Amino acid sequence: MALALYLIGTPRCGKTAVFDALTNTPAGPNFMTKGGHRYGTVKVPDTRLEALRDLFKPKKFTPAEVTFTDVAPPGGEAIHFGDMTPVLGNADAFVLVVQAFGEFDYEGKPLDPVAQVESVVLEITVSDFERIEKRIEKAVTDKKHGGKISEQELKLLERCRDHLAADKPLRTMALRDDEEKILRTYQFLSQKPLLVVANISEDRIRTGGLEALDAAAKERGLEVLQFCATLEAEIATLDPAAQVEFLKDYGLAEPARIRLLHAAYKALRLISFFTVGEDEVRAWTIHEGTHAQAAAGKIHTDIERGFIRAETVASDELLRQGALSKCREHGTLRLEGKEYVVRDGEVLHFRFSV
Ligand SMILES: Nc1nc2c(ncn2[C@@H]2O[C@H](COP(=O)(O)OP(=O)(O)O)[C@@H](O)[C@H]2O)c(=O)[nH]1
Ligand SMILES: [Mg+2]
Repeated sequence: MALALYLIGTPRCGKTAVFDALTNTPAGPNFMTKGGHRYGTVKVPDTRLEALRDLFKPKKFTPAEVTFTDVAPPGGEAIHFGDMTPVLGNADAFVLVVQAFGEFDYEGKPLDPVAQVESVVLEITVSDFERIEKRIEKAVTDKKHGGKISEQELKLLERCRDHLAADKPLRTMALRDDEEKILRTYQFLSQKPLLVVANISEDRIRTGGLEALDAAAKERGLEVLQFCATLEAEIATLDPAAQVEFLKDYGLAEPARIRLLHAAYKALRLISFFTVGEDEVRAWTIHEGTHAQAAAGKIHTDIERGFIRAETVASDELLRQGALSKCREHGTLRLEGKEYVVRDGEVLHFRFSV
């Protein structure tokens, strides 16, 4: 399943411009429309995976995928988070686009990127608070009539309400794994990771000037990525070789699109493992700390159920040795059990019986 990132922000901050830049390809725009919302799926570039492809020359090459969504708020430009919870609840994380180009915002007020972040974060928090209040009220009424919400769940919701009442998003709340699991079923928007993307004008690429935004975001535990939508949209239509030249002129090492994808993985605490062979070289996305048996379940539930052992080697080592057999000879291809914690960039092969 592709990771789902939803673009949010104040009206005319450049969400659609960022979406276009992210989903454009040399062959043209690449998205589909459903319910008025635009969905664009992009492949996650990974130099390790590409090197493995060049080594194995497989029939099929399958990088990880991310789907970006540019939502169409009903009846206007402003996203009302309360009304849009059913749509936004499907996001794995949000990309909060901040207008950092031009001098004035959509209301004609002097541009204030920090205020934009504060207002969106607050709107999300308030919408969760209102939902949770209603939920608690209903749970209490139901309970009087024999409803079945557990005492634990009710206590948890009350703790969440108090946290939100202090204007703090749920993602900053300390939760045990079981609590986190319960909460996730509610799809509260403030529990989702948030990545701030400052949509800057081309002159800002060199001049900077977003220190206040960086500081304000850091205070909230958020990361800011600078992204020039107009420039990135242009870059995206070039073939890879021309992209490198173009970026060099601007003193940039890689398209911001790639940095954004990597920052999203980091914010979501996701890592990749790879499967290799003549048939397919493929990336799989898992959470940090996932055990080998659960990682196997990403590929197929049968492999998870019949898990025996995982053979594993770091992709760097495999690339250095040039073949799995060489890694085996050197003892760097190891056998691990089901509780082995998979590390980023490992090549895995599962032994299982069904
Ligand atoms: N100068 C400049 N204009 C931009 C930039 N990004 C977006 N815009 C313009 O700002 C307006 C609103 O952008 P849009 O992407 O539609 O915002 P949305 O409402 O958040 O989807 C449009 O007229 C865009 O052309 C940018 O980086 N620089
Ligand atoms: Mg738009």
